[in-house]
Amino acid sequence: MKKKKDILELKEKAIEIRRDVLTMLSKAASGHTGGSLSIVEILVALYFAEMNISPENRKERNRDKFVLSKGHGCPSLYAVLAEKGFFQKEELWTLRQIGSRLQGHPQFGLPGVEISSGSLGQGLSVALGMAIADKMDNVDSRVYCLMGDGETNEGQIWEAAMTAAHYKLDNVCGIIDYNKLQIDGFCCDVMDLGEYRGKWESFGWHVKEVDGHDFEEIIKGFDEARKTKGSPSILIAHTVKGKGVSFIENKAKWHGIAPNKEELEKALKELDEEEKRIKNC
Ligand SMILES: Cc1ncc(C[n+]2csc(CCOP(=O)(O)OP(=O)(O)O)c2C)c(N)n1
Repeated sequence: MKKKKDILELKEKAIEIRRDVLTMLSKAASGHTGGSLSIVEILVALYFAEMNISPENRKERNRDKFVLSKGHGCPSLYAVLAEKGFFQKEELWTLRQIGSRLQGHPQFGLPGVEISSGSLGQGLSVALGMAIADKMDNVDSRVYCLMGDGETNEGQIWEAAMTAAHYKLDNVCGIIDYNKLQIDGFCCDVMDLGEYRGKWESFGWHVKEVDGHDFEEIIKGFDEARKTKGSPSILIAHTVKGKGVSFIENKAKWHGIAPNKEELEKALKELDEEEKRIKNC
């Protein structure tokens, strides 16, 4: 179990990542705000508590691998990669500019990015390819794939779900950003996901539901997944789209727009308040 001090450090990192994400998006004047903010704790837990990955070992065969299948959430991935030292933080401010390595969806070539993504539904299949290759080569590493809940409307996800169980890929850990919203509104209105946990279980996955903004729960979920043998695991992470900024939280209209200057200032003030609150806890 992580110590209280370690959890506080992770919480502080999450606030810093949210500041970076909002600032990047505001400078770019476009991009996906809601679905970036919902995945911050998941990414911070992966890169600062769970995965064996760093700028130093990023080309080594036995590194852990991460696939951001919901590629539109990349501002958070970029901020985490910069925080981890994969590239300079200044590069964040080039988001979505012509010639920048930080495009609106991740591109292979940026240090730390394993695959280009953004066309929804494909990431899990790619992750399985990596996991099968690792098993064939007796490489001891894990592959993580973060998907959106709306993204799992794509049929390819369920072909991959079947395949992972068939090949007993216990080196795969999927994570669902279960924020219940997608581009046009609530998932239950656009395409109801129904009994979601049962769907994954019936496809042969070990399922753990966690609060996707609670570091202790997320880390425990990853531990359980690592100990699960003979089947792939999935964390259904209950999250809030736009998490951390009151006027962005849980609003479909914030799927694909960026904060303007005034909204950015207001949001940064809220994050300052939250930082003070967690430090006094
Ligand atoms: C194949 C494909 N179809 C459509 C889109 C456009 N699109 C981008 S984000 C999105 C909604 C995805 O919803 P979800 O996975 O729940 O993402 P989140 O709400 O977490 O941002 C859609 C339809 C796409 N990127 N790829």
